[in-house]
Amino acid sequence: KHVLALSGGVGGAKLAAGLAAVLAPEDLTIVVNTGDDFEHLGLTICPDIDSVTYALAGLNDTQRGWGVKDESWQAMAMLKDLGEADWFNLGDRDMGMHIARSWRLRAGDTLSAVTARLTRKLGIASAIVPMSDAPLRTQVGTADGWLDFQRYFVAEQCRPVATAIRFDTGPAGAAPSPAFAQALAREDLGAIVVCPSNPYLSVDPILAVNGVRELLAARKVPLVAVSPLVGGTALKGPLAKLLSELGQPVSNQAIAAHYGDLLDHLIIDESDAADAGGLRETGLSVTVTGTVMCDAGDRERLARVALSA
Ligand code: FO1
Ligand code: CA
Repeated sequence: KHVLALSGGVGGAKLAAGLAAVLAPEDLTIVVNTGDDFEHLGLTICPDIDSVTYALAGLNDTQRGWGVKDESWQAMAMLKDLGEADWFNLGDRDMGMHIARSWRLRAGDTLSAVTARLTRKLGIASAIVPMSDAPLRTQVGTADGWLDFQRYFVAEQCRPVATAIRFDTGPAGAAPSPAFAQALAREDLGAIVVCPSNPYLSVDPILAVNGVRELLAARKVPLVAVSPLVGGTALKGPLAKLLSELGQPVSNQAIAAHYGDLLDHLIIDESDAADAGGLRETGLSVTVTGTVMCDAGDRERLARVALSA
């Protein structure tokens, strides 16, 4: 049975790594959000692809949550001396990744092809695939207009009040990447696992790819989501603030309601066990598990919980 994991952000990358640790490479396709991607200093930056890639390669900086561990910042220092933009921190090894990806994209390779090459070169056997090879850019609506994702998330540190979120694509929208479309069509697809990512900022872009929401709804394959909330709030990132600003309670009820009929099973943290009753009344099956924080040791346990759901 094949597993399709949808991942975005730092939290998603941890469970993606857990799934990769417990599943044979041929039994897993990790589809990654590319709505955070942007062009910066002539480089194409794909943060969520890199978070999953570095996590599976054991290169990720677990303290920062993004980028490469034991990083140096010499190129960044030179860029600063040269008066270049310094709001987005690029470590030296990370810079290597962006250079290796950017020139190949400019040479006409697809993001799928480049990602397959880069992950293979880092010794990763599991399939890490972009949700689409076409641009789909997340933008956050604020009082000062639409902010591109990295401007909102990094430059503004998620301070602006968010009133809406939209996904900017070309006129034809964004088609699923070949490997994403193939995984969705597999006869032996056994489960779809939504990693503990921000539903609005990291999962919705994947669902906004042409035909994906319809395909997921049409499949009779269980869709299991791991809640990104622990103890009624988010561990990292703007989810709690975003939920409030979008008029939603910061609760597993809001997470379940957001996924609606797509969701067959929700995995929640033991600290939110009180939510289970209400959720089950809505017809949702719920697993209450030990922490969904899925730090290094936990992520394989959580992966097994998600697969047993
Ligand atoms: N996040 C920050 O808060 N500050 C940064 O300077 C920063 C740099 C950065 C560089 C490469 C990369 O892959 C990610 C980076 N991030 C940074 C995190 C990034 O904005 C987020 O990981 C995702 O976009 C949100 O999931
Ligand atoms: Ca279903």
